[in-house]
Amino acid sequence: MANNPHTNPNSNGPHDEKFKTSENSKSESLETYRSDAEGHDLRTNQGVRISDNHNSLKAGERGPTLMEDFIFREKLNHFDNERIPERIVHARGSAAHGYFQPYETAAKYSKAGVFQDPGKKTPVFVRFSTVQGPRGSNDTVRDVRGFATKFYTDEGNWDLVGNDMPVFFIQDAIKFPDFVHAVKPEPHNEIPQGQSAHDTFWDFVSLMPEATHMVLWTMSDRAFPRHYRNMEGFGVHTFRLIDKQGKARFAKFHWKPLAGTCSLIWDEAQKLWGRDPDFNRRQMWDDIESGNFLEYELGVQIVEEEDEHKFDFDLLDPTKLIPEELVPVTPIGKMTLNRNPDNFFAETEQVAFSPAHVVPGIDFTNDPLLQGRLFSYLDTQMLRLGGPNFHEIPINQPVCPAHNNQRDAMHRQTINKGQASYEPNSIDGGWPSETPAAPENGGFESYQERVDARKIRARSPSFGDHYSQATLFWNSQTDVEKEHIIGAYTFELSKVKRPWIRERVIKEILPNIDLELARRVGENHGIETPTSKPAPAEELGASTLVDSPALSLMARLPGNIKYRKVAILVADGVDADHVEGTKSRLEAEGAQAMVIAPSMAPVKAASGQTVSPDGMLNSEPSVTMDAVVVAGGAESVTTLSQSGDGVYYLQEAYKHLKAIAAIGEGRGLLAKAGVPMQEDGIFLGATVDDIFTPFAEAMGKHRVWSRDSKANTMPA
Ligand code: HDD
Repeated sequence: MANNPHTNPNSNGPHDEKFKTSENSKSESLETYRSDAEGHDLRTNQGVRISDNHNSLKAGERGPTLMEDFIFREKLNHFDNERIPERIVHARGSAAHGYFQPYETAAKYSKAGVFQDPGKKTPVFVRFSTVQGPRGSNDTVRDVRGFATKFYTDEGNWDLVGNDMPVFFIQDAIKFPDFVHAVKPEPHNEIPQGQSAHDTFWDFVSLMPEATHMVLWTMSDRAFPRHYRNMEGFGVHTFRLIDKQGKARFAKFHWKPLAGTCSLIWDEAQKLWGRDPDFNRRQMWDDIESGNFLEYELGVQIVEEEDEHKFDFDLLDPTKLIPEELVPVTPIGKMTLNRNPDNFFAETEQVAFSPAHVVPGIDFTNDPLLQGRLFSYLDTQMLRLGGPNFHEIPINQPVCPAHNNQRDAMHRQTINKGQASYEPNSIDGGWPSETPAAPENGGFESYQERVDARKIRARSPSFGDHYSQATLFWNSQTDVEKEHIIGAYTFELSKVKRPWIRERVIKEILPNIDLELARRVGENHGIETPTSKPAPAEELGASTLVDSPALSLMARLPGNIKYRKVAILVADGVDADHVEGTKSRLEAEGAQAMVIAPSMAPVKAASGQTVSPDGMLNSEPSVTMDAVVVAGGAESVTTLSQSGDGVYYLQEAYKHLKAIAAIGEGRGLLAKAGVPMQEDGIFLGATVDDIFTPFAEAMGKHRVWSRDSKANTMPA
């Protein structure tokens, strides 16, 4: 086109340089908007100094407030409008800044700039979330966790909007409103908050067999991660990666946490709702503040186009995963989250993710759930962020320039110069101009997939298998994990009031996953289950694998005690050497030691030294810790044994399968609490050295799994 300056030989106007950003580019771009009131006078939004911020303007000291009081009106008016609609799903979230860095070039898979250079750090902003609950709900509810990453690349923003589970509840986006209406608090009474344990959820999922696989994941301990740093992440859909030659490959994205995968235990998760509803967000915040950054490896499963149909499931079906045993996950880089936001609303609340935000080298597939998402995210921001200029909100701006002919609308910030807001134009030199198609130019060119089909409203028969991967997941769990899943179905269904819904789940859905799972849950509900799988063969499907060990949380346990939080229980008369010794050994291996006492008053050790508590028995309870050490000192142990909170601390830690160590007289508290002394995961010794190594080893396995069958004997 003659007046495209890119192609017009007579044009010598400026072209976009190829952008070179750094790890700090996003933070630098936000700097323009940061506001620090230090040293400033209090003023109105119009800049007028305020001399009295305590009294409104009145007709007489006891008289009515005057309309004229513009200072009062402005303040109230702004306050009255502070809230925006919360996200329809994923309303409760918490976010952090960081960067992504490739291990080596992944150019052989994708031309995306973000993957090319191992020396290059791309800024990211990651928001973790629960799905069902409102903004003020609890962190540790049984739910899916969102794991949304915005990469601020040189070529524009790429959003990987994933979850901590690799599959989804439905296959077609047209069912999303139904699913969300069913899982959300019920419409008549807005109960329950943050929970799936209610009639409408179980009614819907038991009528939609395609939901079975994902529901099974949510009934596993994955549904309440110990820490965001211990959570896997998945892009869920099959995407396309495009290389420089224009060759496409199918790809699934994975985040693997470098700190290993760990979850809470259901009883612990529930107790945390009251003890610390902000458990996950607080830990991420505190860890980042103290320099204990969160790290994840980005991996891809690559499938060549010619292998599209070689699996026993359809790659376009979002209720299916690709077992890692069939296609290994290739690590391509590492993400580090190392900076907390300055302002929750401006950043975490106003960030707008969308799976449609892709860059050259990353493309979509025809997964019908993904296709629907490509519309929905942009659409929802119109209401939530008040119109089509939400991309101008600082957290959403790319770090490269963004010029086009879109104009005006609510809250427009950009002051577009020039007269021509159309293309082509000859008035403003033809700018901004299209980038001529060719991979080296960097314009986005959609992958030219051939589509030759009838327009049809139908589900592909290749999406008809609803159970085989649920069975695969079940088979891949350890015995302890299976027990927890049985417990989860039993618990959830106990909250379902309508007997026919409970029966449908137990008799018509669960047996198709596994007859024993159905029998055990049925037994707990007094419902007899079938002896053979009731679903037709095409719905049962058939997996080529019997199990996939990578699907168990146990496959990636931490193996060390880094970031583990350990309580050292003390009271007056404690042996200070036990406290100091334990603390220094824990900290040397990257764990966090917390001295926990009956009150916050300094503790007088037997030696006369003073020990400062980090928290109290009832303010930093055992549910917030990974392990417990009872320090010796006869007087200290007597005081703790006479405290209900002290005894309960150990009982609860035992119930939640935590490693427990007692030094010297510390064993007295175990005796009082009824904690068995001769058991795996209980460590007794005269000195710190006696207990430390096996205690740390047990912590590296996250829990004392062998205790699981006895946990319920403890009345905590
Ligand atoms: Fe979604 C938010 C993840 C299916 C429609 N979704 C949202 C967020 C995450 C996901 C992590 C929160 C982003 C943030 O922190 O702001 N959603 C997923 C995944 C899905 C999925 C992994 C399946 C693979 N979502 C899905 C479908 C639809 C939506 C099928 C609609 C057709 N999702 C939305 C939404 C939200 C959203 C309504 C609410 C707030 C927002 O987008 O910005 O548009």
